[in-house]
Amino acid sequence: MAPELMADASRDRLAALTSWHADWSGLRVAVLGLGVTGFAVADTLTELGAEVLVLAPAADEDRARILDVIGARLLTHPLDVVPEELASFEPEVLIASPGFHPDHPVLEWAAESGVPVWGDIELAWRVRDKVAAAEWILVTGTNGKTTTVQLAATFLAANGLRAAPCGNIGIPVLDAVRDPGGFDVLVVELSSYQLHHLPTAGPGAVHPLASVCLNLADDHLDWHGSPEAYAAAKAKVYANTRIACVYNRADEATRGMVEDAEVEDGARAIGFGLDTPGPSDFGVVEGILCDRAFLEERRTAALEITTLAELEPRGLAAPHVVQNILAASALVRAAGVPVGVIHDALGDFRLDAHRIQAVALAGGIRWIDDSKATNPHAAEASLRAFDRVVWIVGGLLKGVDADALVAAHVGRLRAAVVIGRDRTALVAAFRRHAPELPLFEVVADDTETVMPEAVALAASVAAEGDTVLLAPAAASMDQFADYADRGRRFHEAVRAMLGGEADDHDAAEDGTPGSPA
Ligand code: UMA
Repeated sequence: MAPELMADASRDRLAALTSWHADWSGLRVAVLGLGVTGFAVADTLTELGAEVLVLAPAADEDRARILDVIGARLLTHPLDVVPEELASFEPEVLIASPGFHPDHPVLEWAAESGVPVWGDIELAWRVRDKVAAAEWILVTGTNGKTTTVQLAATFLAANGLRAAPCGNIGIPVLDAVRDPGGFDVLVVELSSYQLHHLPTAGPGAVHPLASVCLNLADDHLDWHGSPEAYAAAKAKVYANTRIACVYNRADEATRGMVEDAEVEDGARAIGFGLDTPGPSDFGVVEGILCDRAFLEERRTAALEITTLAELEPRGLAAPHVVQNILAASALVRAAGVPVGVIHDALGDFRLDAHRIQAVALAGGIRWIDDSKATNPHAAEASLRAFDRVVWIVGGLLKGVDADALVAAHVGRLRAAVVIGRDRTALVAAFRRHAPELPLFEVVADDTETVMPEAVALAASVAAEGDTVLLAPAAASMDQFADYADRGRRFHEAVRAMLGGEADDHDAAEDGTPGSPA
């Protein structure tokens, strides 16, 4: 067959692959990466009868062994040069794991060779009818995604629906789609990397019940290349939404994304924010979180969801957590969950570890772990919750400038302890904006010593009434396995230093400490 005819036939075949029950047999698929995503993709496709070639320079031994058993081929060559085996395999589609940079040599090769590139989310959407075609709710944003996904899934489950939190939170969507029990709703956390590969039209485009971009601030610029490219990826979350496009009233960028999105007829824009809600919004009036969107009389009335007074003792009253609760409520109201169910479900909800988590209270000094603050926007929300802070900050800045963050918060700082390998820019920012501020650098570079040193330095300067806050504004992978490892080591170092002194019962009971501003 002539190459153009072959390309047409291949395109037609891919267009028809919109069901688990379609004919996937013999389809040649190259899978880039063998982390949790690549493994779920290869496992799915071999089950469907496709011919699978996995490209993974650093393959984990267990996964590599299983690939052999399920009948997928594995190439472990370094991928700085495109392996000849890839070209001779003549893939009809290439499925990229999210971590691979868009100008990775293999992705550039695919573009030049006319091989379509999908992400795992597109594949999951196409085969979503394996057990039961669940509704999808999509959640993205720079910060708060995981908490919002967990809240929404909790609310849906409290209403008797089988709900699966999945996606970037760590459970591949393909695993949820293939779960033999089946789900009614998938609450899908999407990273900007996953959104980058997601089409907004055609057979692979997701049509969610509801969607949200919680907020937008600079992050992952080294991956996307520019703030515009990062924002464009995030904006895709709203495409084809059927019932509710939820946006942040305090973040114009998210409103603009909804205005520009191609959605289905009848889909509504629903704003959330900490101020008084207009009709079609969620918001807060005199300490009451309310829904003014999903009720007939929304011009004159509102439904009460809960109150700040109820949330406070559960550690859920910090402003950014309240925003997450409002966003999650809007998403699940679009799926028909009554406000009373949301209210009751919040009674049992707890934030995950490493999110403004109280570690200890000793000598009037609070020790707080917000290791999850992996970019300046998240650290900003964290700093705002406290008045007098000894700030442990730094790590991999991912091309993001932390200067404005330092400038905005010098007033609440008592001292700063800079960790991580990208210390130069941070130290310069402190010298520029707060030349008098006690400033410490942890020069140690090995995983074992960074936190004990940072904690000892913080303890040397913290006084009664201060909060020692680990809110790094940066990713952790330069010195730790991940943000959880960084947080865990902070806990260990604090406990080791305080010994029997820590009144951690008090701290744990308190949940989110300090008075949320
Ligand atoms: N790899 C390379 N070269 C590259 C990139 C990756 O060899 O250029 C390798 C990696 O070492 C790994 C494999 O390829 O062995 C696949 O890596 P991956 O980075 O795509 O990771 P997965 O294990 O498939 O996990 C991904 C998400 N990871 C990233 O987006 C970096 C996970 O999000 C997500 O939970 C999982 O899919 C399921 O959807 C993690 C994350 O850090 C938590 N996300 C970023 C964030 O939240 O900020 C976006």
